[in-house]
Amino acid sequence: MVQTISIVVSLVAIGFILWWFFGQREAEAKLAENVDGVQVVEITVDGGYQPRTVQLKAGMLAKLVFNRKDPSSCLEEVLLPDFGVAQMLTLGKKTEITIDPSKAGEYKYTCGMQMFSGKVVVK
Ligand SMILES: [Cu+2]
Repeated sequence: MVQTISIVVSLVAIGFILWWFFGQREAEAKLAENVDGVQVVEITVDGGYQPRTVQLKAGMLAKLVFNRKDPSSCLEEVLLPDFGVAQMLTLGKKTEITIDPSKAGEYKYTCGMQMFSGKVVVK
């Protein structure tokens, strides 16, 4: 009886952990919108990146619009090393970065000092 209870408790705990990690991650990814054949997604820069994860379609030009609201110098630059991008962001403005996500995969983007990071998921 004690064994049955501990097995049930373990299964519930495992289920909760899976739901927590995968459920959260799924909810966090923001899909890009198709605007005249270009996929566009806006990321707010304010104490980090919001949303942290954006999802793009492979093989279609993409515009990442960084809206910098955070005055700290830490977030003044954004790096997308996989796309050869190092871009300064103007405070209080939207900076557009165009990338060509031709290959599916997960690509990290970070602030200039790599303290904050986010992810571009290409499917
Ligand atoms: Cu930084």
